[in-house]
Amino acid sequence: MKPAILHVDMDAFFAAVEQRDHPELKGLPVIVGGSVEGRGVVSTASYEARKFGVHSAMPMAEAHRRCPNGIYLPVNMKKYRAVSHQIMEIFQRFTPEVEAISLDEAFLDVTGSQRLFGPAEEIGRELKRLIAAELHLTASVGLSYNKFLAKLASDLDKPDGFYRILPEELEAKVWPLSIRRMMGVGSKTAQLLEQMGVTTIGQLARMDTGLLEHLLGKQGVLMHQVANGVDERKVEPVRESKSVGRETTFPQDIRQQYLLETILFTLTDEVCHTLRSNGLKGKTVSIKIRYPDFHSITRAITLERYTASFEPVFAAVQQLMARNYKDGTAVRLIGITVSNLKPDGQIVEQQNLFGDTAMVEKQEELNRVLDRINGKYGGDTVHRARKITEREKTGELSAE
Ligand code: TTP
Ligand code: MG
Repeated sequence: MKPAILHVDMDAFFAAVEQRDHPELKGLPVIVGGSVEGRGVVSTASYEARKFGVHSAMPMAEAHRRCPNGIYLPVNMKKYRAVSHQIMEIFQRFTPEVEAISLDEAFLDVTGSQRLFGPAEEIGRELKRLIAAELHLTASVGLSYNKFLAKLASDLDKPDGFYRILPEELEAKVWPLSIRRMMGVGSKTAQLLEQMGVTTIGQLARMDTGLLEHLLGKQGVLMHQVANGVDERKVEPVRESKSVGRETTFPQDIRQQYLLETILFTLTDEVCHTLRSNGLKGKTVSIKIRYPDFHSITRAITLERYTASFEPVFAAVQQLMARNYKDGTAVRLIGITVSNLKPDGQIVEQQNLFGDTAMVEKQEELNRVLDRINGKYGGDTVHRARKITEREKTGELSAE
């Protein structure tokens, strides 16, 4: 059976939820984000506000300049998470093959569901109908035969859209589009290609693969494939109990705690980024230490709440190091794993029990901003800076 992949993305998600819950805000420019004083950024803007040039990740101060009469609201993560949970539940009625990408976005493989529920197009339209009827929100749906094209499609008829790309429509519907619409094409890559006169997906598709590989490496080959409608990636529903981990073996044993923690810092950043880009959060953090004699230990801490933010995970890593590593001991390999995972959309916690919700949301916002910047500019533009204090270098902290 031909693959049928849906990509569903909610329209102006945070802002739409607020307009739904405050009907007096319907039709008005609503901007959800941090505070101007806290130098926050825009999480999202309603389509009315976008007309003023306000968009996600813009500093709030700039948004106020562009849209002084906008309605500015704080981010209510707990609420959006609960709504996300409801959206994902609707998807589950049609297939267990649901891969949540973020709170408001998921891929559904409905290839097999068609036997029960009818053609994929009907399933896509029914999803939109249910989201509107039960949750009073609008979604945009893309339907195609692979993930790349389904995601592209959901963006082509926004808001409240439905767009289908059939295999025979690739040339007519996809090839005229800008290469900037392709996921994974950062502005640097785009500029490079544009300088060579390659501005559309079709031009990219007809480029010589060898040349692309030469220019952009493996990424170039992949881009060439997807431009030609080939994307082998499967929709991967998150099975619970999965984990995300990174470890590294050193060319030479390391015995300084500050160095080990600096490496763990980077590994933690990568793990958290992977969690976020897969729409996951985890609750258990473990470190693994392997000694020169190949003997390994693994030690874990369970956090109070699910997270994909760097700060709480790295705090746990530091606690684990303080408890289980003595400065000066030679180490051959070090690693960190976050396990006990759940899709972000399925986590409904009583966050206010802990009273530090504002802090959690700040951290989440920071992490999202870094993801955005890194996603947009082709990765690795912004790194967290870790200051190594003199005390750490001299090992004074290891006594804690
Ligand atoms: P998006 O799906 O990228 O944006 P959107 O749903 O607001 O608007 P549309 O899809 O119609 O273009 O992101 C979903 C939510 O994620 C968004 O409502 C708020 C949040 N978000 C941020 O917090 N920061 C960001 O930089 C982005 C892009 C989104
Ligand atoms: Mg959206």
